[in-house]
Amino acid sequence: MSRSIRIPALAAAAALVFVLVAGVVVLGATVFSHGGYGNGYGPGMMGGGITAQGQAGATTSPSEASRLGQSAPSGASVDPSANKVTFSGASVDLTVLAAPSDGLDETFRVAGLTNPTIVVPEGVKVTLTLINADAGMAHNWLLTAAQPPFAAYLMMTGVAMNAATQTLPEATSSVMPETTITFTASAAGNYTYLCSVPGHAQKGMDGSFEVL
Ligand SMILES: [Cu+2]
Repeated sequence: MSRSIRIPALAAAAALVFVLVAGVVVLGATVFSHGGYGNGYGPGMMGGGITAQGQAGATTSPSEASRLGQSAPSGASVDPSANKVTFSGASVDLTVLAAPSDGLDETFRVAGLTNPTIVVPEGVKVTLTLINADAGMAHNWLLTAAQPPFAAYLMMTGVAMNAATQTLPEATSSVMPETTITFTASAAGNYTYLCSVPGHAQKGMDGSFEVL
């Protein structure tokens, strides 16, 4: 008799453990998703205490993202042969697509170009919108004084001019996450923009950013 009592008791105990574990998993997911994206990996791991800019939760449509990815930004000259986008106006407003599906994996698209050199005047205010066009991967964008090649993990790489987006979650078939940051190109020099998600800059998700 005691055997037939013990088995339901064991099953009940197992069920209780299952419920507790499931509760912890759900709680953990809730805690880690709080505040939007950017958890797990992001610019924060790079410089220590970097506050990624931009608002969580904004999105755009795939068609608008595609249009913006091909458009020449206002006040910029686009030189496909040099793979360069040069701004000369008093302000800079550009859109960057992360890994669009009709491009190469782990690259950025600006003005229809892949990882172009971006040139801006010293002292200019830059407004940059990053759209994650990749249905398979999270991405971010940041500026650093470091130069390629990059290791998979960028622990020692600092962020320049506080220019760093949060890490955007992957796109879906109908919605593409986006975020907008602003920074001042305060110091002339040769910088690199890159995605700090582990392995991405190493695979070529980077480009030159010159402040003249
Ligand atoms: Cu990336």
